[in-house]
Amino acid sequence: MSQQQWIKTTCPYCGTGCGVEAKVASNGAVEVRGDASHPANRGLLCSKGSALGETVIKQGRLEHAYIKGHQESLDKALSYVASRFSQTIAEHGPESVAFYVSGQLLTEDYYVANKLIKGFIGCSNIDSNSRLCMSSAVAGHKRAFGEDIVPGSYEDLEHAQLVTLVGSNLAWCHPIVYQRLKRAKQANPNLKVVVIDPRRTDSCDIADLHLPLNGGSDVALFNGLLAYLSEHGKLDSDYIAQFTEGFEAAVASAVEDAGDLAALATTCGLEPEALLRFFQLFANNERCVTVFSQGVNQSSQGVDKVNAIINSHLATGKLGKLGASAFSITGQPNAMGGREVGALSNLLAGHLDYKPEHLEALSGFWNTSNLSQKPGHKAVDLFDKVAKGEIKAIWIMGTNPAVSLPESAKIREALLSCPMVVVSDCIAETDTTRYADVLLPAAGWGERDGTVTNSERMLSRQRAFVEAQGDTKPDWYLLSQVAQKMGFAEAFSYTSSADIFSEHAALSGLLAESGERLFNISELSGKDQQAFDAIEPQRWPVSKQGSDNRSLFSDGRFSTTSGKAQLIAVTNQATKQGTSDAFPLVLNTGRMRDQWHTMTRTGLAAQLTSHSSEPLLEVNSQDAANQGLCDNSIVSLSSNVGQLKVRIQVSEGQKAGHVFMPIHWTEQYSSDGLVSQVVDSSVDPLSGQPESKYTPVKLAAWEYASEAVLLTAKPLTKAQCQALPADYWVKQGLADGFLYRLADGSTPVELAAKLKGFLMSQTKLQSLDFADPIKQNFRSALVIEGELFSSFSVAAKGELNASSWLESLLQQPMSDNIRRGVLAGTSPAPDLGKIVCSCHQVREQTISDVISEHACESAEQVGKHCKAGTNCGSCVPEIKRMIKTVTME
Ligand SMILES: Nc1nc2c(c(=O)[nH]1)N[C@H]1C(S)=C(S)[C@@H](COP(=O)(O)OP(=O)(O)OC[C@H]3O[C@@H](n4cnc5c(=O)[nH]c(N)nc54)[C@H](O)[C@@H]3O)O[C@H]1N2
Ligand SMILES: Nc1nc2c(c(=O)[nH]1)N[C@H]1C(S)=C(S)[C@@H](COP(=O)(O)OP(=O)(O)OC[C@H]3O[C@@H](n4cnc5c(=O)[nH]c(N)nc54)[C@H](O)[C@@H]3O)O[C@H]1N2
Ligand code: SF4
Ligand SMILES: [Mo]
Repeated sequence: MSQQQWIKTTCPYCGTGCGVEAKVASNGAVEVRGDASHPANRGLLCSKGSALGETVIKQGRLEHAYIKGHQESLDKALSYVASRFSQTIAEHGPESVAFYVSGQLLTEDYYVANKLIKGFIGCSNIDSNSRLCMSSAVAGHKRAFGEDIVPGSYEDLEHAQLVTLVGSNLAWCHPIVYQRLKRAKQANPNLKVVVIDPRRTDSCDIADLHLPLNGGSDVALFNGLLAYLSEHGKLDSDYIAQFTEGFEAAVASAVEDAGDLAALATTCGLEPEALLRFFQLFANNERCVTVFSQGVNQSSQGVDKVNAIINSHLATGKLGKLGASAFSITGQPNAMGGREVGALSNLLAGHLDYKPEHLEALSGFWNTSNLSQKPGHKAVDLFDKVAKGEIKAIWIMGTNPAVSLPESAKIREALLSCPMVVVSDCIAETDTTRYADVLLPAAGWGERDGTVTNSERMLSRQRAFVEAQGDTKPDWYLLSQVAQKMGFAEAFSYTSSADIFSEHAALSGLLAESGERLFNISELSGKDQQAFDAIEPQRWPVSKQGSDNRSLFSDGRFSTTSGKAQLIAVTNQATKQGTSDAFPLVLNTGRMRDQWHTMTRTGLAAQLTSHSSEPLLEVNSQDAANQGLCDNSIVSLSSNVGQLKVRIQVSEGQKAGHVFMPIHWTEQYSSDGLVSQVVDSSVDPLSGQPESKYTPVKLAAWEYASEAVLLTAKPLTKAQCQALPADYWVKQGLADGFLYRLADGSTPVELAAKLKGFLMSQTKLQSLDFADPIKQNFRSALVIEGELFSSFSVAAKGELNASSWLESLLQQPMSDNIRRGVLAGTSPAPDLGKIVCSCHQVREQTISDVISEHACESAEQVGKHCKAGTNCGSCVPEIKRMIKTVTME
């Protein structure tokens, strides 16, 4: 493989699906840049995409196979997996095994996993983390359109007059799509943007209207919209008559459900005028795009929320036209590909369904007599079956369920009790790999090759540009080997991802003559490796004329039996768990700008760890005051299922009665930051998607007495972290070391002694100490062979000085100057605060200085002076907030 050429591939993070060019430079570093020829991003990358090079490293990789903790050859481990799965099936039947897969697998991996379990093992116990992510959208699309279709595209944003973001923090979660929307608004000042989200997120930066609704009240809001449209003669009667069914029932239900404007405003927790303004904007603009994401899907009414949104588009004919669409934006890079290959327990491959003619056709195509005839268990139920001992062998690939599934303690117990847990991952130590009987080393980004499909149905190639490390192999290879060893050699004789893609593409054309399904990429089948390598990004369906760039459904024909779209009558239901005196606040959970899920990769890039270095619970000032909690203190948070400790950040963007906690921190990175310990596992009855955005909780002050920062050159091991003598800790990766933030119930002098004892017991160190018993301030630098091994600084609660200057110490030899600084607790260099602009590594203080020095009034002016905000633009809303604050001071 040539190491010096730029290779075109795609970003492994969000569903935007940005094209990336990557290469290994002569010094061995991986360089990345945006692919200017890729239609999804036209050369731009966000902070996470820009830092990809930093994550392609050896540190922490799972390079070899392990059976019960012992390193083994890959072949031996694969044989062991095959024999244990075969044995379990022979003794307990096919329903006793399961696969739990991920929207981060490539389409080819996904295809093989689905084919093996459904087609040959003969059960449908395969579910994906997409259950936690897109399954409500899938079910909503199937109810409305007869097929899981996202009709829209990014281009719609440029043609729209109104873009509404519902439960989507596009600015942080799909930054390049957000930048495209922002540019569209700059080019067309008449384009209005509305954000419907209980929080005021950075996406509100470009919003003309923000509706901070009560969590869970979207069905009521969109029923209110439909009722308003009907009452004010704003419907498209021709479209309704020609292309839809179910209108009467849907409107009747909406009118009854919504009640009058005042009642609706109360239900939604909004001002009536604000609601009305949104209704008028939707009614009076022809080209409306409604982008929705997890605020909609992750709900016990997720499917109804999706249909309530789609209803208002169908009733006004605002669908299937350029600039008019209901647009479910996908989260993971290949969530869409997983839906295409049918790797959820209730789907079949190639958008086929569990109906006799489809099952027969698929059995014929796969040449199997063992095709599973009925849907399997959805993720939450599937892990319940593991807990009950009904599922006795599970293979988890490309996902970290010990962190991402709700009620983590239950999931961990299930994994612990399961006789056979196989985990394939590219990272050695995750919260889930801990429970593996067999660990299989998966190829990671940069080493793998195949296809992904983004939010707008655009299929792109991911291409390898580095050699595989150790024994790592792509998941399709691991699966095919196990399948062969289980006796299915003929059906799994794949030698490349090109072979698999070709079969998948051919399958999509099955029964095409019936015209039932729009997903069809069969024109792409039969490509040899060279032709596969040359596949350009393109949107499906793909016909003989090439990629189909129309908005789907532009002809008004849908994939339902009647060919008509279905409006669905929905009514607002209470959330599964309601707030009460015992649990008065709503816990909402979601994402931060620079981290990806369980941090197994983004946690490695120092460039990304500074923007949010500790999990913070955002609390409205009123709620904090009511409970006597101050900003920056640590609280105990509990729900009906668990309890944790978290530092609070008082935030005006937070709606009163609602608190928000990020999902990223795990046991690898914190003592207490794992939010799924407290998230309830109620699900939507139709999609099975967990209600991750609404758990009733209570807060109480945690009375700790001391705080510390501990700096180490090497990361503490899992065992060392467990032995850390502090009740609360959070780890942050730095460029040349690690920073631990600690808090403890003991006094500063006690904590300082405990910490020193702990560190000295690890290795032979020379210790330099400073103590100020009056101020309760204690510092030590622990030195090994003249280099700083670790240092800590302990103070009483709330008295610890900012620590970001400490980060720089690890990059330098232990000079006298630095030693003095550590001991005096003063910085040898100015403390510049946290990194605001990740792309250009610009810190808070630099930006504040630039604002005051140059009297900057706009983010552009700040950018001119210090480059902050000039690459991906994700930090622009934060810079604008800083301009406001600095100017006020
Ligand atoms: N930086 C970053 N980007 C990511 C990811 C990541 O981990 N990090 N993950 C990717 C993945 S897999 C996904 S699924 C997407 C998710 O992308 P988003 O869905 O945009 O992200 P979330 O932060 O989960 O939630 C979105 C918003 O829903 C709001 N919300 C909560 N409850 C309600 C409600 O009842 N109604 C409404 N209308 N809104 C509500 C929350 O306040 C939150 O701001 O992001 C993708 N992109
Ligand atoms: N409370 C709460 N919970 C949530 C959410 C929420 O908003 N709130 N969001 C949900 C959503 S939308 C999602 S998508 C999930 C995400 O949750 P997860 O899927 O559990 O999170 P990731 O960290 O993305 O896990 C991916 C794993 O795959 C590994 N990996 C990366 N590349 C490969 C590969 O090529 N092959 C293999 N075999 N492994 C690989 C990574 O190291 C990592 O361990 O979380 C869900 N959970
Ligand atoms: S927006 Fe960022 S994370 Fe998403 S695909 Fe593009 S570069 Fe990757
Ligand atoms: Mo997701």
